[in-house]
Amino acid sequence: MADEALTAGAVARRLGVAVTTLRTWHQRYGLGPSQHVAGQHRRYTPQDMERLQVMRRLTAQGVTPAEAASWARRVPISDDSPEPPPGPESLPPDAEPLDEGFRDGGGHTIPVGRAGATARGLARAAMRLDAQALRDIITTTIADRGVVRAWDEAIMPVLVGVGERYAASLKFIEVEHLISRSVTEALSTVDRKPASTSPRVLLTAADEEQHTLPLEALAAALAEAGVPTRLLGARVPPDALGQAVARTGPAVVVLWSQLPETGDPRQLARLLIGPRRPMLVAAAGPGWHGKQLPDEVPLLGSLTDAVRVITAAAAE
Ligand code: B12
Repeated sequence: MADEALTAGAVARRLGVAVTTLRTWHQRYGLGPSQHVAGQHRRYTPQDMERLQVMRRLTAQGVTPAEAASWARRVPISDDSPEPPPGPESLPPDAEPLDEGFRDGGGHTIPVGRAGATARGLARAAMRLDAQALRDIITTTIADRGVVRAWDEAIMPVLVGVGERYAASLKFIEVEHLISRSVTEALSTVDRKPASTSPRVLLTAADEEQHTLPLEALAAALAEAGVPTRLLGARVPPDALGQAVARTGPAVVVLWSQLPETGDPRQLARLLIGPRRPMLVAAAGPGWHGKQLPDEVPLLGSLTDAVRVITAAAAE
């Protein structure tokens, strides 16, 4: 046991929090190191560490430190106690009464509307530019709720809030970049099972379109549903898309446009001609709104819709 006990610095590094945060958790909430060796600083035992992990996870999800500490203290301190540490089902409810946003200490907020505590925790981490917390929150939320709910309940409300903040102030572009990066990283960790056949679904952003996160969420959600995909990514010129279709013969192609200027329906129309015409060509994203799409091309309205429609089409 003595060998396993850790110094505050080592614990802070493992958890990705500051040593001063550990000190606060110790002084205010009694989550301190319990191993005492004469003449040395106290050390954190594996049980202390378990409690701190609960504290870290819950505070990262937006639960207040006091409440998180009360859950953390329920983690048994001796190995032989039968009580398990709190799992996601026993966590405090996510839908508390809401304020309109989160302050970063400088009076700036990201509005998250009626979204829950996780979205608020994410918004706070984004405003703090805390990349580690952003990744933690997104990956634990995906693990707990799956990609679709993590996107709809936490990631999307915060992205929309960041966009509103940017539109109102022309500021926080750095926040937008960091959260985008963190979402990309977390979504890419969703397990892609090795497929026995080549992917039949091709996902791509429209020409000059830099927004790709919804497609990345779609790829991850489809992976969870056991549907492999190819994701071409941002700014795909129509000729390159044509080449990709000709070379891989996908059953389904989804073209994302976020901005009105990238939603040119001719990109969709040209996929409907040619020898390797996909069974389903679908449009997705607000860039297509108000545009006259080819008759055969549906506009997918949500991540849930997209997963349902594509899963069905790819199975045919
Ligand atoms: C992240 C982000 C970026 C990142 C993108 C990173 C990446 N890898 O994707 C970066 C920093 C690159 C970026 C760049 C720019 N951005 Co930007 N960006 C955003 C932000 C915050 C989120 C984008 C996103 O993922 N949206 C997806 C979801 C969260 O939002 P949504 O599309 O509105 O969701 C609706 C539907 O699409 C649907 N839905 C949601 N998810 C899914 C998933 C699927 C599969 C389906 C089918 C449907 C669906 O449900 C929602 C309700 O109907 C938005 C804010 C916003 N509200 O979207 C701004 C936003 C889209 N960007 C904007 C702008 C102006 C730009 C830039 C021009 C900025 C600049 N001056 O350089 C450039 C664009 C360059 C280009 N040519 O593409 C504006 C667009 C305004 C407009 N309507 O024209 C927005 C709206 C911000 C704002 N309010 O001003 N951006």
